[in-house]
Amino acid sequence: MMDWIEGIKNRERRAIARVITFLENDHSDSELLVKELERLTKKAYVIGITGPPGAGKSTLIDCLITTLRAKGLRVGVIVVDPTSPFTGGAILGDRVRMVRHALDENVFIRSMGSRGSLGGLSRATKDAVRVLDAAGFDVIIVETVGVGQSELEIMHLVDSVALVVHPYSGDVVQVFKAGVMEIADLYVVNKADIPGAAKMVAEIEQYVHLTNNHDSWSPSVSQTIPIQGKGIVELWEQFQRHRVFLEESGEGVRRRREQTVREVKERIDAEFQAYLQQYFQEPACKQQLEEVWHGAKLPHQFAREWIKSHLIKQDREGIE
Ligand SMILES: Nc1nc2c(ncn2[C@@H]2O[C@H](COP(=O)(O)OP(=O)(O)OP(=O)(O)O)[C@@H](O)[C@H]2O)c(=O)[nH]1
Ligand SMILES: [Mg+2]
Repeated sequence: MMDWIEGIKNRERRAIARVITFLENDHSDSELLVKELERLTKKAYVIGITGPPGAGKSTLIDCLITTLRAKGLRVGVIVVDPTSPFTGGAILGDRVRMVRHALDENVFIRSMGSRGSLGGLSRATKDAVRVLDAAGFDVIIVETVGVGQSELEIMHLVDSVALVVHPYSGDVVQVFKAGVMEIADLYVVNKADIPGAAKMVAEIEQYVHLTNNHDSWSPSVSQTIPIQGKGIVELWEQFQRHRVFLEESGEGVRRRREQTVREVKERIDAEFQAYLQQYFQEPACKQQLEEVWHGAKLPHQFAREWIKSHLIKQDREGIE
């Protein structure tokens, strides 16, 4: 395991890939590894790119990588697709989009699928960010597809969030009501070569104007055409502006603290579920459940008593 840490320090791609996979599988001794990683981390700027399928996120990221590499920055990319059961090498489409960077030692692209568990995906993505941060990547880009709850979760793992839409996205304010519009720090109207882009920009600007109630940060609405390489440098400037804002306002620290709390809650939740699963296999539990089945006890009462005897009692014993 210490070999892996050495590999990460030396920025070896194989070690990076291995450690991400190891943590993804959530081994019991992953804690040790994370502890070592934590000693090396916390310098990267982590950005999230989210938006509807086919908005051109991967094409945009491909261009962004070129811009960042020209500045000498090392770039890690994590492509999260909650609908895909596949994980490991990049999902085919993304591999094609970003293929020109595949041989660049200073670029690392990884995809993460759900493997059937959404909660696990956010945890695994957090760990992948940790690994890339420890391996000295300056900028880590997290791409998530879709507009639902799971990518909102993932977007809580990053410093700055960009919502990418394209001119066919419909009435954005309607479509993205479910918390996505609110979470964005930057808005990007992608594929601005398509008619309708200007209308989309105006719509989002109006939304920003109506909803922006804090004076300190005003979200930008950028236009980009990745297939022509246009607007990418300007978009990166907006990210930089947001990064400065995060630092100067204290918002960056506030977000990272909140992320820590979230991770603790997720961990408790996971441990609790595992404990519960095991408990329900026990004969004693099955017998008690019979009482509920026969109506001698309500599920409510069972649950309350269960909590009392398993959590509260143990806690008291611990304190006294
Ligand atoms: N007209 C136009 N098309 C573009 C532009 N950028 C990307 N596209 C096309 O949009 C399609 C989708 O691009 P992707 O980058 O795969 O989009 P995505 O948002 O990553 O897609 P998912 O990961 O599947 O959600 C591709 O066919 C691209 O060629 C652009 O600037 N203009
Ligand atoms: Mg993509």
